[in-house]
Amino acid sequence: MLTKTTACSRDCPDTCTLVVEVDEAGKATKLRGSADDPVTQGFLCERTSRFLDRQNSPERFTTPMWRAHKGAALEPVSWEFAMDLCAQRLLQCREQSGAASIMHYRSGGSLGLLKQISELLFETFGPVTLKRGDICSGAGEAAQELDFGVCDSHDLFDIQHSKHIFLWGKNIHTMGPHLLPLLMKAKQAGAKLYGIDPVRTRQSGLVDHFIQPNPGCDFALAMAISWTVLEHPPQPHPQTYCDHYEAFGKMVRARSQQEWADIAGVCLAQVKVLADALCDQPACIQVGWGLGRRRNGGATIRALDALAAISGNLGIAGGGVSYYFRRRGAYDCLQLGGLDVAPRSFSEACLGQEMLAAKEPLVRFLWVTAGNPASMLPDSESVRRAFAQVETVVVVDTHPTDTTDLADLVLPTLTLLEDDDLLGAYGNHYLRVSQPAVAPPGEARHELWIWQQMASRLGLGDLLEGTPQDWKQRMMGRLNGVGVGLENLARGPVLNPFAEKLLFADRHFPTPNGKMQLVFQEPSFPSTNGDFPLLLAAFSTPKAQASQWSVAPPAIPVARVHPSSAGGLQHGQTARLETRLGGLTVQVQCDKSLHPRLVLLDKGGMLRLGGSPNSLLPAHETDIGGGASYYDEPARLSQPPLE
Ligand SMILES: Nc1nc2c(c(=O)[nH]1)N[C@H]1C(S)=C(S)[C@@H](COP(=O)(O)OP(=O)(O)OC[C@H]3O[C@@H](n4cnc5c(=O)[nH]c(N)nc54)[C@H](O)[C@@H]3O)O[C@H]1N2
Ligand SMILES: Nc1nc2c(c(=O)[nH]1)N[C@H]1C(S)=C(S)[C@@H](COP(=O)(O)OP(=O)(O)OC[C@H]3O[C@@H](n4cnc5c(=O)[nH]c(N)nc54)[C@H](O)[C@@H]3O)O[C@H]1N2
Ligand code: SF4
Ligand SMILES: [Mo]
Repeated sequence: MLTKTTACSRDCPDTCTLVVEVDEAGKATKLRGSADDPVTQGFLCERTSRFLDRQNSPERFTTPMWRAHKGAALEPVSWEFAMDLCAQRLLQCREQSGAASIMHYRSGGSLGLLKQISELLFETFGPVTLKRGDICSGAGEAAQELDFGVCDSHDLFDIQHSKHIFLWGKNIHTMGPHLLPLLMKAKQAGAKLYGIDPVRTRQSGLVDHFIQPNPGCDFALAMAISWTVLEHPPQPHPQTYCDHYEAFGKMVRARSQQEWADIAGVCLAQVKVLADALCDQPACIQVGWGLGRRRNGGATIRALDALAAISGNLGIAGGGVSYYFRRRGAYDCLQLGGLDVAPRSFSEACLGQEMLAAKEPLVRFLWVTAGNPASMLPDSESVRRAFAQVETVVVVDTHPTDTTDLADLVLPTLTLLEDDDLLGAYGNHYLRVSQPAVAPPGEARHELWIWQQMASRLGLGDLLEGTPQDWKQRMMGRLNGVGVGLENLARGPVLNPFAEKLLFADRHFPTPNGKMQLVFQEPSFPSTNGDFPLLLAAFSTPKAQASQWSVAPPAIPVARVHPSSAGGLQHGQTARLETRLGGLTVQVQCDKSLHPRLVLLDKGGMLRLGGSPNSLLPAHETDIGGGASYYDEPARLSQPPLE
């Protein structure tokens, strides 16, 4: 029995250090969280604790698989055949229709930095068509960049200095549980915790005050709180470091405090609790990612930034608005490619419709890496239709998905236990490496190898030359300069030496004029109507990482709804869940923990597993940042039609 150490590259804020037990046959037999990693603290989340079933699953792709024609089954082929086919078709498309007829779509199946090398390949060969915006955190990042000039966070351990900790739309137990030990410690030391979420998640048992606002109405809640905070300006006065202070105040007072509280669905006593806490510095706001995935998502995050600014919680230990950690900041990423603006791009949030509408030229070749857009993007039926029309769809993945079901060619790659890569985290400032704990099965290959095979066939010479280790080394320049080498990272997590413990310490912001930018325009709020009285949302489940399930989901997707909103449907009953875009057969689960306006599915449903919530969601971008508004669609539950 051998013990290997690596890091988890899943799209999760924590980036845990994993300890893998490997038997004599080279098979991973046990997985646990490293006790030596100050964030991982010896435990893993539910979904990755069960990862070995996925790792050792017979469904795994172990050779390239080719579909001779649309509608045929996937059949194994050699790498030689697969790579030659890709190269021949890529060259043909570029010659006949221009590089814009080729699209490369990459998502977050692995957060390894070397995964970005595919972009270098495609921009050198093309540049080809790319996605624009970011469905996940686009709105929130754009909001913080506008307000602060940068989207980054206080050191994770800075919360030990907070008197008050706001968990604003952050489902920690499910999505990235390694903040929990820190919160418990802070609580023991006397900090007060506040949870703000339309779903009474497990977190409600941890916090001192739990507030359940109307979904998508946090901006209004922030304005109600601002009413009180503006009456007690901190020293130094926020006007000295914020732009638009008066316009902000005017917007706040354009409605009475009661009116804002009514929009938010919160009583004034609760507003007072939150306002008092913010005025008793230091208070920090830990912002979840779900909040931003609404049409008013950017404005919502900006309102939280504003709350911290006007209450004097910026630039102090134990304060701040922590949303996203700059995970690539320490590495030299420029050489990995990545265009700011592609000659042609499609909005990621509206990918299906934009691809279908694009004519000059048509997309003839689509290359998907590390994502399952056919299930996970809004209006997934349009995405599927658009993909089905593309002459050649190539997908690099480890396991079957709705997207590989549409692929002409599937290329097998490595799982997080086999990978060799460099990682930064978006939920803490530690740097880590993944290093192979087990060998890949069959002919699965490191992505870098795949890109190199393509580069040599596409006439790009030695553009991508080097082993994964060489590439990691190339990105370590700045770190080497301060005495941090790859060998340090290989031994365990290293705190990013360039990350500041707290942001904006002198209340100077990297904005064009050095001041924090306060939001001053009220957005719209999600609305329902008589036909569709509920709001449909699909939030993370502990049982899956997006569409990668650790436990098979129920054959009929479960729709949770507050009993008062079930319209007479009984717990356990089969029903129809409908939006203006379509319908899905679901099993109703009555659940008092939900806000009565919500109907909730699990994020990660796939057509091949009974249906995706995204087949019911029209595609809309968020107000800024090109995010996807996943949680704003009015829906209804009704009796299923008689057979
Ligand atoms: N188990 C599991 N973990 C995951 C993932 C997964 O699929 N499964 N996905 C990963 C990914 S892709 C990401 S981006 C991250 C973040 O993953 P997310 O799923 O985005 O996690 P949260 O930001 O915690 O967002 C969900 C929380 O926000 C709340 N919320 C939704 N709308 C509102 C609102 O209008 N107001 C307020 N106050 N709260 C709201 C939800 O009720 C929920 O508790 O986590 C990762 N972690
Ligand atoms: N309705 C609804 N839809 C949502 C969300 C929601 O809250 N509600 N959340 C959205 C969010 S926040 C996100 S980030 C997206 C997530 O959507 P995606 O990024 O598409 O996530 P996954 O479904 O996990 O697909 C990742 C794929 O990458 C594969 N993979 C794993 N490791 C590797 C690797 O090293 N290389 C390659 N090439 N592939 C690998 C996995 O097997 C998996 O099939 O979904 C979005 N969709
Ligand atoms: S998914 Fe997140 S919480 Fe789970 S093991 Fe990976 S990094 Fe840790
Ligand atoms: Mo995400």
